[in-house]
Amino acid sequence: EANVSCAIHEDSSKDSGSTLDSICDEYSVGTPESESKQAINDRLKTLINILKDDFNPENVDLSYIYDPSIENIQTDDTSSTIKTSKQPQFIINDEDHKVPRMDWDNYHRLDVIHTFMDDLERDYPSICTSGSIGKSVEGRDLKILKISNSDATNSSVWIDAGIHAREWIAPAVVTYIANHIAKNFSDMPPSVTNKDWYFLPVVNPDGYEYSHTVDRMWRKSRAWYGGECVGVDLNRNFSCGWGGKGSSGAPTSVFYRGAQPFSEPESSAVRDMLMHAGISFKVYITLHSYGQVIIFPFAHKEALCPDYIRLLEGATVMSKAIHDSSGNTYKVGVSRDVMYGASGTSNDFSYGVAGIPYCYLIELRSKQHKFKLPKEEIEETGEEIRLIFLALTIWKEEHS
Ligand code: VAL
Repeated sequence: EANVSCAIHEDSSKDSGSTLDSICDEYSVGTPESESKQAINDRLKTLINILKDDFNPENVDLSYIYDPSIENIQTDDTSSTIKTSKQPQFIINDEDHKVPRMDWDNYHRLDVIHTFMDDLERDYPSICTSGSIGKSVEGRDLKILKISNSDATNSSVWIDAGIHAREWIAPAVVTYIANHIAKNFSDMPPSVTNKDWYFLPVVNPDGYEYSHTVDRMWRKSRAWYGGECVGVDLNRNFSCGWGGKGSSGAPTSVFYRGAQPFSEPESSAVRDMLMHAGISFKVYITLHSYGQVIIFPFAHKEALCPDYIRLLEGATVMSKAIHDSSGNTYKVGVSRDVMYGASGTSNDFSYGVAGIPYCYLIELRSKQHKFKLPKEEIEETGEEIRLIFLALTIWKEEHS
């Protein structure tokens, strides 16, 4: 039986054959305008079948979301001293540093991750291509890996991570999945091989390195905004709902949204790939930690998105796959229901502006260890998340 924790807080042990209106009332779903009532009714029935009357809403502990010790880099709000030009901070240049081999027994530095991507290209040249889609503020590559059999009929999937520096498990899971697909490509089902897979394991390489070398709890980028004001929350710098609630205009804030939408090279590079590279993405997934939730748009406004039910179904399929494989519970819902509201996120942009139909933000493990998930859990987290991609692609194939 499914044990999927759901953001819908009503009792589900109701008659699944209720009329659409009463179901919508019960589940606070509303009636999205883009689908007919019959279509929505069918979708709700599918969803209820997936959930098998076993909603298990639990209260999310929000106390970890705001950590004042991180916020107070300096106490005064120095908005008036902001300079418009940015100065690159530094490039770590430890020439003696030997690049260890990639594995999933440890969290690795950026050079290990990038070398691993090049190694996959070298070892599997017929399906793997690595390349840079731009540079960070401090000049590091925004390196992507594409895995594809180059069939012109493929649809495209985007998976990124590491937009927040300290969330180390997220890049580790992206590389785990990429490695698995590359090494086992010939044994993969068609739902996997008929996709062009794009992986960007570290959206925020400057912050990622900084969290390894200076401050383990660093979240933002390393863009300089004057004085001691360093860093933009890149997941507040996208254009969809930019400037709204759940972001800050103060460069001292951990939620600083930047001077304007896409003021940062890291978010602009992602935008250009999603919108201007001539690639028709059908799925966008961005991995974060922590909280064990699967979130879909919108995070920046209360109104339900027109595809709420379809997105909820996909999230539920993924959550169920996790539960079936590891017994772990991932809550599903919109951000303000399962975590908090946020504006200018990459997930809202992907759906609301780039028009990608399936967009999810997944907060990985774990509530217990917060950002410092023990390295012993990297591999099992990678495995449970790999399986949700499999479940999502199979489900999408059956339902499109
Ligand atoms: N943790 C995410 C963030 O702060 C939210 C949007 C769920 O970017």
